[in-house]
Amino acid sequence: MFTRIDHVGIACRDLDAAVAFYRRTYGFEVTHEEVNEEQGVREAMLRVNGTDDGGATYLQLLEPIREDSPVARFLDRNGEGVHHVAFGTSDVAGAAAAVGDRGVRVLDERPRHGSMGSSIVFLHPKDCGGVLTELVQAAGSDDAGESEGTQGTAV
Ligand code: MC0
Repeated sequence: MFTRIDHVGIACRDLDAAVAFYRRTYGFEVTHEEVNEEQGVREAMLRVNGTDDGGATYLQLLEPIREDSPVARFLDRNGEGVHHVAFGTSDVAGAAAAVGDRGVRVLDERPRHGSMGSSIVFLHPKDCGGVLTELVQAAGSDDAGESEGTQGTAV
């Protein structure tokens, strides 16, 4: 069902400072930046490695753009740090349905717009051992379907 860790999402207060840290400390470079209005974030994707399913694994740095967004609430409660883990799949709707059948609350009724044109669904952290979990179907992967919501704005 899942073929890679697509990304680890990290909440930060200052995206530019976080990008500078990851570049200076580890040598990671930004592959893509966008604003996702629906999710209330400005984000940067830092590619760590390619994967043998044709995809890749990223660090995703997330800065909130609104006080009422999930990442802003997370920062208020926990401070900066790991916000979620995302698994890659070629069929996000199918994977979400399968996981839902196993008793996990699926937070999105239909896939939504994610980074770089992907389709995403979130699972409730309380049903996933305390880990907010995201399922990601990369843009252009085999079973790509329509996702709900607004497109992000690349910056
Ligand atoms: C909240 N909780 C978490 C958590 N956020 N636990 C682990 N990791 C997190 N990130 C916990 C709270 O501490 C609380 O635990 C319980 O979940 C219920 O939280 P709540 O009070 O209902 O808090 P809310 O209102 O913030 O809702 C939490 C929920 C929400 C996960 C439902 O944040 C959500 O729908 N998230 C999915 C969307 C999202 O996170 N978007 C931002 C990334 P206690 O023990 O106090 O009850 S967007 C993104 O990443 C996109 C752009 C992409 O990948 O392409």
